[in-house]
Amino acid sequence: MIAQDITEPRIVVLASGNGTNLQTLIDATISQAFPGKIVAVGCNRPRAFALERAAQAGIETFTVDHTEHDSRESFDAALGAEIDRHAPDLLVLAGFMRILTTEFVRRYHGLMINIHPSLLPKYTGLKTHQRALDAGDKVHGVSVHFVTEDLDGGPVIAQAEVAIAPSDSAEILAERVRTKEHLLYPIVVRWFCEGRLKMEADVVHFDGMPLPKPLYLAEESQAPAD
Ligand code: NHR
Ligand code: GAR
Repeated sequence: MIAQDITEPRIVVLASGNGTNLQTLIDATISQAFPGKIVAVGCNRPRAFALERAAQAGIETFTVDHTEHDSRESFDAALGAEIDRHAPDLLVLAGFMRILTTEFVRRYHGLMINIHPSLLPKYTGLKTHQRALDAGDKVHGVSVHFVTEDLDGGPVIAQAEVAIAPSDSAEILAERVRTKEHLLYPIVVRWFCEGRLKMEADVVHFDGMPLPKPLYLAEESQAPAD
């Protein structure tokens, strides 16, 4: 019998809040056909609903409460120790709300991705939906990028757009963006697990070739009525 490679990429997800992105990743990876496995979910907030979602799915969880650390270095060291117990091949930030130190980012160089609710390089940081509205933008969206020391500035892997309606509130817009997040993130995580996606010299490579620009999830076209 030919020996089969049964090693599946091990995924650790970090979240801070509700965890709807985590849920879509759980739903995707639970399938036998998915080429990776979420081995643990880590949180910086002990009451985050993301922890319940993980527990419900039988996934190990850990909490490193940032309020119990007096420096970012100390918090990141504790977080890194928990993560390393699970020997991840991929670290996925899914609504994780703590800025990570340079040391932490270097430790997982090329192994950490984030989903950010804007069309990067526009609107790094927080309150992206309100800022897009305030600027009078017509389009907004979501980006998945490799995490580097540069906050929300790492190379972008993939993006999806949404239209902004004049009547939109930040909440409505966030909801519309989140629908795209839920489509996009499992796809990108799958590519990574399949070994198709790499960061080399801070450039995204897809299937061995440097990506000239982010992959782009097109808006479903409205089929014209007959
Ligand atoms: N860390 C590094 N080094 N690089 C990135 O690209 C990172 C990162 C950590 C998190 C996610 C990011 C986002 O998608 C992310 C990317 C939190 C803040 C923030 O200001 C900013 C960006 C992101 C996440 N956090 C506050 C802080 O003081 C706390 C805010 C809160 O708790 O609500 O850490 O947007
Ligand atoms: C998502 O919209 C994600 O893009 C955003 O927070 C939300 C988390 O939702 N991330 C950030 O703003 C990171 N600073 P979720 O917990 O339901 O996945």
